Amino acid sequence: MTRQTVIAGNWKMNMRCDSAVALAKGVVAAVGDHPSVQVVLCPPSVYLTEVNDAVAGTPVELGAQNLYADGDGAFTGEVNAAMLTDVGCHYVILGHSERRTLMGETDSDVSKKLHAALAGHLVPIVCVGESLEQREANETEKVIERQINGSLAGLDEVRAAGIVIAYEPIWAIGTGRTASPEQAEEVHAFIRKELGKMFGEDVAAQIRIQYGGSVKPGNAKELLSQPNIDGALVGGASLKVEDFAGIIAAG
Ligand code: G2H
Repeated sequence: MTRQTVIAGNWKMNMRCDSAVALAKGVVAAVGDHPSVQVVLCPPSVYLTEVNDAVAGTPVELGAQNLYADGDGAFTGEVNAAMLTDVGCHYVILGHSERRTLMGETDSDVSKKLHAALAGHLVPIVCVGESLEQREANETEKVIERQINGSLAGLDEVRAAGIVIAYEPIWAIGTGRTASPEQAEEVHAFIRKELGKMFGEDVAAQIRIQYGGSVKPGNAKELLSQPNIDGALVGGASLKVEDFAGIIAAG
């Protein structure tokens, strides 16, 4: 089974309009017309339109960092799937550990968002990952199993095949500490096994699983060469064209 590598830049709460557009244009130039990997940029929602203008007509896709699961209505400050597709998004990051820890998002919230994303024709990038405390207590698999089962609740096989999972060990996020390729591969293989139990092995073999957590040009190649690592969700190193281009080149 060949899975197309997907490298996504999660800009988090960084950039201003001018720098966002300049970064997007720089990535477009670095990627060229026929990249061998899928490249996705996920700017803050207020800059989606401008970044969409910068990537329109190129192979670079646009993604959002979150959505609100309901349709239009009285939800002050929120943005839903229809609005994201309206401004050009094809992808949306869901359940990032920063949202789980800082905003209290639960697996059940992520599941609702997942269904809203799919109903809105967005490709969800569903994030899972254990804390350092959980890893040291040998609870990694238990935590991942719970997050996968809860976040993907109610998903059918047909739609499951098109989603993306991002494994992001919390202890490796923005810390400069990366999981070794072997550590990451072990969890990715476990995730694929869990997906196989839920959706069957054929579907599990189609689901792309990204690694995230201090991915840099210097460690990307080894991570991306692991059999169950199908891409990267990149934070800090996606904010500079040369760093992000280096990771894309490793894909
Ligand atoms: C993990 C990652 C992007 P960074 O959060 O989602 O960020 O590459 O800075 O660790």
